Amino acid sequence: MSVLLDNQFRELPPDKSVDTKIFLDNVSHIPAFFDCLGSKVFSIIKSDINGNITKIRAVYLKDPAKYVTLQDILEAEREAHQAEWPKVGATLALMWLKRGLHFIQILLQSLADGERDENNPNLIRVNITKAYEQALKRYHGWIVQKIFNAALLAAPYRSNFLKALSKGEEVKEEECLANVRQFLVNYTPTVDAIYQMYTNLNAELDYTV
Ligand code: 0SG
Repeated sequence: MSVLLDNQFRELPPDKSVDTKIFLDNVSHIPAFFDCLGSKVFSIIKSDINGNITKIRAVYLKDPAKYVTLQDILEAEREAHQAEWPKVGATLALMWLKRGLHFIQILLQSLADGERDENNPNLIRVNITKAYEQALKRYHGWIVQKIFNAALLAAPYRSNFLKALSKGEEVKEEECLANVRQFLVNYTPTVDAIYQMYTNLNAELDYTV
């Protein structure tokens, strides 16, 4: 089975609200995936994403009945923190987490669409660079961009990445890409819904780190 299909996101309800518990269960599987990628540079990213998830979960666990959806959390923090909001609490953690999720979405979509460097067909640098430029680069100053450059050099070969997605099993490329496409069916609308929520609540910030 595939890592992705084991952790398939749920179809969103008609109002596009994202259930906090289900979302946290889904994203909690992402950090472990970095252990399959080989290089220590990925531990920086793993720990950043882990930190985001821990922060959102801590808020949720304070009152699960109050924070049923992610929007419940943002609205409660807006009320509680006033001028400090949105650069605070789970609102800030989810703002960054969604950028990482968007990166993963673009990377997987690019692989599923068959985009590749014809001169180096077993590299995924073109796919990673596309995802980085669209999802993250504008939020990064030059030091973090250097971390990205190091991650790019340490990126796994396409065949190894697809194998890692297939939990180490030798799976035909087409089968693995079919799993990626299936995963994206609910994943993409979930990421889109979180972005839309940030736009609707005027919670998006565009400073660089
Ligand atoms: C095949 C694999 C290829 C991987 C290529 C990876 C490319 C991405 C490389 C980027 C390297 C990022 C390293 C970390 C950068 C962090 O500084 C930033 C900003 O972090 C936020 O800063 C924190 O996340 C916030 O934490 S919070 O929970 O407490 O709120 C907060 O600290 C904030 C600062 O807030 S402030 O002080 O200003 O108020 N993080 C990112 O840019 C997110 C990076 C996500 C990368 C996702 C890559 C996924 C790869 C998946 C492969 C399948």
